[in-house]
Amino acid sequence: MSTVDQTREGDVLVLTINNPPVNAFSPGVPEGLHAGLDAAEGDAGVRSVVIIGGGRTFIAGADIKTFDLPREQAPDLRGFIARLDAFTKPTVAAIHGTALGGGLEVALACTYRVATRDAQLGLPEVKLGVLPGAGGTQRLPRVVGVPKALEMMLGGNPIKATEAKELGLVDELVEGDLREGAVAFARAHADERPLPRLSERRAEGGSPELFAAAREGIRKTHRGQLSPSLIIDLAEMATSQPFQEGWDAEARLFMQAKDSPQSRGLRHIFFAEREAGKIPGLTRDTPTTEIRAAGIIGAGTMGGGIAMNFLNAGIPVTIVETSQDALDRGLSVIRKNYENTAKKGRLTLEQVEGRMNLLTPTLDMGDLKDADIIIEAVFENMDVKKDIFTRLDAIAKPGAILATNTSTLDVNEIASVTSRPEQVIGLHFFSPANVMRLLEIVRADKTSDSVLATSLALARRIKKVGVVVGVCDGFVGNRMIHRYGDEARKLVEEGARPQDADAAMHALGLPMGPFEMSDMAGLDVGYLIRQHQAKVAGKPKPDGWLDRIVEAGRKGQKTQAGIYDYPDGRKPVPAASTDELLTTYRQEKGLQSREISQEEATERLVYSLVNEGARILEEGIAQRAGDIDVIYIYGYGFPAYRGGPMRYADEMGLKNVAAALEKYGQTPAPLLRQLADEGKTFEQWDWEKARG
Ligand code: 3H9
Repeated sequence: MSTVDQTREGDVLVLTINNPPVNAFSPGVPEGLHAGLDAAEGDAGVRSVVIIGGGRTFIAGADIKTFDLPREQAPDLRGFIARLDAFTKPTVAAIHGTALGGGLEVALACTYRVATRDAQLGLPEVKLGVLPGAGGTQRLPRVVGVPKALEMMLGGNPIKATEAKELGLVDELVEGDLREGAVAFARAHADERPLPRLSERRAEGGSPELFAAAREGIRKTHRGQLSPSLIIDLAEMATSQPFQEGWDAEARLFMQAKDSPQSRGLRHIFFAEREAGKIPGLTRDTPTTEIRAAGIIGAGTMGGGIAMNFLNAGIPVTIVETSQDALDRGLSVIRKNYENTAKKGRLTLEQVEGRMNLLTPTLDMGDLKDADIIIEAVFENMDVKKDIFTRLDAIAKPGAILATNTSTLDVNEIASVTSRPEQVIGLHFFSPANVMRLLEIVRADKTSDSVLATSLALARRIKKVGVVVGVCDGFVGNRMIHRYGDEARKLVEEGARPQDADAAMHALGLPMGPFEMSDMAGLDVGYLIRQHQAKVAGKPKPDGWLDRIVEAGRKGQKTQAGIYDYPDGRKPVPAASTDELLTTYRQEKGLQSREISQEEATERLVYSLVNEGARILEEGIAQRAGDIDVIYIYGYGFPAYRGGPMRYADEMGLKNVAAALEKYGQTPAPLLRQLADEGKTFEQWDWEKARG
């Protein structure tokens, strides 16, 4: 089987692309397709050509792995598309699975497009920080009109073939065998002349107001990003310039976007997200358990949110509480959440009922006896958790997974109270658990491979991004955020205002800075932990400026007063009382206040994350730097276009990061020091070798 097979079906030449798994436009594909067009050109008996994907999909786009190759070595998608557009015999794209990015661009340069009903078509390049670079920005507006083309190119989400048919993007939906249908279509249209070419059409529906509104819109949806504005510029050119002008500009702007740190960051995350699911020792043959029924202990905010993930995936849930009141409250919150989604038109009332019907409330833990997985989501107290796991050990059926949603506690210690520690795992959901995509999968010392593999598969099924981490205080995300919080507090002690520290992170693209986040989470939580830790360690009662804010009764957003004031309930406004408290605090403690630049604040905050991340890597708590990046993007709002904190450090150069840490009085972690000295990046670090 060659990369592109040529088969004659009478007077139709069928070109089948075989480049598994997704028929990306990799080296070999353009050569094969050109050879196919050569054959069609040279054979008078061939009257039309069909291009189809072998395996599960049409072309999923340019091969993202080749983006950093020198131009001469990269597969020439544009060259092939230019030839296809000018081809003198009709060509038909036969689409199943997905026609994405360069794949849809190939289809757009064909004379016709036919598709199976369940196929999907889209231009997702914006999600990789680039733009459709092989004619998409010029052809799509000429078929579906400018408003729809902008929606597709700026949102990056595919549309269904049925919608594409209505829009004229697909000429025919094929009900039976796609290949047969496409060949019949090609034959039926073999003699139509002149050949309809999208490049010769006009792009309708654009206006100065529309483009202005689109530019305004991306300020909110794609704040700080380059490629969306380039996409709008190109769509505007499609309405005002000849095709050739737009096509040439697109090539230039594509290269500009592709070579930007933003695109490097987004491509890094694309692959990191897929890598995160790969664990040494786990193979396709590792046995997994099918999860048919779940049990959840605790119907509070976390338990309820977790339950919704299962219900959304059609998995029945039994939810346990200790009192009828708590159970009723939990259920009514879940129902309200679904009803709100229904009000927004994203669920029907029937679907709401369908989901609620999958939920069984109970006060009896014994009702969990048939669950394939049981997730404990009660408050963070080791004794309470141990008690629950002791009872679960007696109740759960053999083979059931026993999971804890702890965010800090030692999963090994929890597992030790059961007779089956190999079945115990941490599943750390992030709040709100029905929304946040991250799932830290905490592998304890004795967790079996099968339980780990099942948890990874479950994460995919409930639409989470699962990242495997090891046991330590706070695992990966919270352990790093503690260092970040410490640094933020220090910045303020030294003279920064809380809003300055927050602004430093906004400048990097984070929606919230450290203090806005603390106010939202509730300041009393950290306060109680600090007080408790000091007491246990026999140290004096902590008296930081943040402790004083809590002691003044300001617990954060929930009390409408924290580090910030919340006059309208949600929006933080700098508080005069915090300024006064800080002035007194600094005076009492003899702290010198100094001007702190935004650059210093950003560096100190991000590099404190990076430094702790380096320690986490060295200890093997996270496998790869990319795993940490995925955690920060899906769990903590780090902007994907920065690629995550570790990638950001790579982009800045680890030598510079180490030097900056030293300048600010911090010691670079040994791994960071080592890589900086070797002139390497975290991404280049051979973690498998380092761990033997
Ligand atoms: C583009 O086209 C630019 C042009 O406009 C202009 C050029 C001049 N390249 O996601 P999965 C790999 S930009 C290379 O797990 P699924 C992926 O890494 C491109 N590799 O499967 C994974 O590898 P591994 C625009 C790719 O079924 C394996 O395939 N296109 C590519 O859940 C399976 O992937 C896109 O952005 C690629 N293009 O989802 C589409 N795509 O097994 C990106 C996938 O080693 N792709 N791989 O981990 C997707 O959205 C999903 O992969 C897709 C399948 C929906 C296709």
